[in-house]
Amino acid sequence: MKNVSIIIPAQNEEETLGLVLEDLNKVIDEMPNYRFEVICVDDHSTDGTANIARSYGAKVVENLRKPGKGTALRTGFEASQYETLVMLDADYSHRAEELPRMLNALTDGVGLVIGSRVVGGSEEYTHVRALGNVFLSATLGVCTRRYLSDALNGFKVFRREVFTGFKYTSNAFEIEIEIIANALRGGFRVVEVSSSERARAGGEMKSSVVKHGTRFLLRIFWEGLRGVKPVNLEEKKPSIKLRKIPVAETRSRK
Ligand SMILES: Nc1nc2c(ncn2[C@@H]2O[C@H](COP(=O)(O)OP(=O)(O)OP(=O)(O)O)[C@@H](O)[C@H]2O)c(=O)[nH]1
Ligand SMILES: [Mg+2]
Repeated sequence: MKNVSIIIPAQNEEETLGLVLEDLNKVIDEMPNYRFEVICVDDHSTDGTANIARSYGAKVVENLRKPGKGTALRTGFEASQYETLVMLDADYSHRAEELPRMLNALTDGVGLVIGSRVVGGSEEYTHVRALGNVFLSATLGVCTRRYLSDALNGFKVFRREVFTGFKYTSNAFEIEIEIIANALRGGFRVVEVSSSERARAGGEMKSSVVKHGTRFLLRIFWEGLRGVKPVNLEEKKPSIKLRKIPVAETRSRK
């Protein structure tokens, strides 16, 4: 039995989170060889996000850090218990039915699987976002020698030690870059599989091209400066102490 923790960062996503969890529960029911926990990290939402998550059987964890996709995901990773971590968005842009293929790609030696919208297409791509993604992914390639087509997609599957083996500092969307850099430092391969992105199905988009584009670029330069030469995780003491995070309600599936 493979154990998988699915972490969904959500801020005021009551319009779409139910769609995400409905699809996810259907896909989970068709994967008998896996045990799943679904964790929704509610971040100071002022709408019904947390109640909707609970109504679909997800664990709800409060982000006690300052608001941000990065802090929310870190809080979710810390609250999770299984050896494989999955992150996907709460705006119904990611397709739950792609999860089996993403998990199958996490083979020996692979530490991180990224869903590529460049390969799979996106209904949400404006020219600016597409260009920005290609430019940032290429810059990451120059800085880390690992060329990816879509480094920024929030649909990722990775091994727990890619998180527990390192101290994370990202607060916002740039955590996408930090995860890739640490997977490489963990001596793992990073692979991409085709992933087709739907347009956000409701609610407000939280990312801004200029603000988060700049944060992505700075994080890429910082990780490039630090270098991504593999470190031996065995020797490395886990840099984070998993702290008991208050879980509002728990019911793991299966
Ligand atoms: N908890 C939490 N979640 C956030 C925050 N900002 C964004 N998110 C979540 O992160 C996901 C992606 O945010 P979006 O607003 O869809 O960003 P986007 O521009 O579509 O970016 P991508 O989907 O990553 O291309 C959604 O599920 C958001 O709810 C935050 O500050 N806190
Ligand atoms: Mg989105």
